[in-house]
Amino acid sequence: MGTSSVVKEGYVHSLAMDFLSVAQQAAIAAYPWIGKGNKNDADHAGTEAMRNRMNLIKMSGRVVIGEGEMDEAPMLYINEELGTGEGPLVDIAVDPVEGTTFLSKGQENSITVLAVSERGSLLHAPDMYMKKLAVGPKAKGHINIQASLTENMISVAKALGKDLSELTVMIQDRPRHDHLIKQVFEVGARVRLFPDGDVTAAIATAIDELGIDILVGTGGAPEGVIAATALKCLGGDFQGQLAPQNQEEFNRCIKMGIQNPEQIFTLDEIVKSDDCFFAATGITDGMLMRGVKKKENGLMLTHSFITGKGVSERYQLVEAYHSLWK
Ligand code: VTB
Ligand code: MG
Ligand code: MG
Repeated sequence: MGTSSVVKEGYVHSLAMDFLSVAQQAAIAAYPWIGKGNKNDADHAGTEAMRNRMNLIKMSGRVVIGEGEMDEAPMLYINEELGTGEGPLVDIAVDPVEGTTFLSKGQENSITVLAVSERGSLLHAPDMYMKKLAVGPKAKGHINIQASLTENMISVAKALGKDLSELTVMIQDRPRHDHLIKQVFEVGARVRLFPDGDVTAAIATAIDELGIDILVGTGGAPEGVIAATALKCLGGDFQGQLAPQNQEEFNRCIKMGIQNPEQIFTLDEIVKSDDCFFAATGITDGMLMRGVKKKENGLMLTHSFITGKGVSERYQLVEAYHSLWK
């Protein structure tokens, strides 16, 4: 109150260092499982570390995107309360290991991610597919998920002042995206196909040096909410539409309070508050940051990416050395 600082006095990003530490601890816990062919233990280790660290934070947190419903997930289940119970009321979306399969195979871009926002402000997305379209700050307001990818590419290229031949579109390499890849080739733009991890791919659109202009395609809805929070903090744009694959999934949307499962969600409908925060720590090396490294004297080196709305910096890359207590 009463400050003239350029940094807004939001609640959520005042806990930034705590949430950064949560992501770091989860990544360190998952590290021993890199390339060991065992994705369940990797996920369990990341989840447990994340929950333990979350519970030390002075907040009344509630999981809105987690590891599943209470009866299928022992930890970080939807509606689980986290934190000491004092402090701000927040919604928390987590993916302790985004990319358990590629982590277990020793492949790139496995990260630990979390998004936090004021209580009641994050979309409770069911665990199913979501159609996604994401861009960085310069193309904000120039996307429309209901239009074709071709129309979106033309609009984004114009907003960026780029020729279509210089536009790069990131798409997960799946047969379900063949029609999208075809449209990119037809207008003479570039694809950058990726095997897995569309949270990273969505964020990449907001980082100039990476040269990615658009992320498009169908991936996990929980990952969509997490990526949307990051893009809100980064000043980018995101639209999503749930893609239930059968009647049972369609009914699940309605049960979760989404009256029209075909609804188009704009960024401000997915993340309704401006007081939000996102943190990611690399587990394996990736596009946004490097993975966890074991150093001499038992030190562990981590690389993280944090961004928060109301923080004067757009984002920070944090390199940290940790001593292990056990
Ligand atoms: C999506 C995407 C994730 O897995 O959930 C994807 O959002 C699953 O796609 O980032 P498939 O069903 O085609 O494998 C990730 O890529 C990794 O968790
Ligand atoms: Mg996961
Ligand atoms: Mg995931």
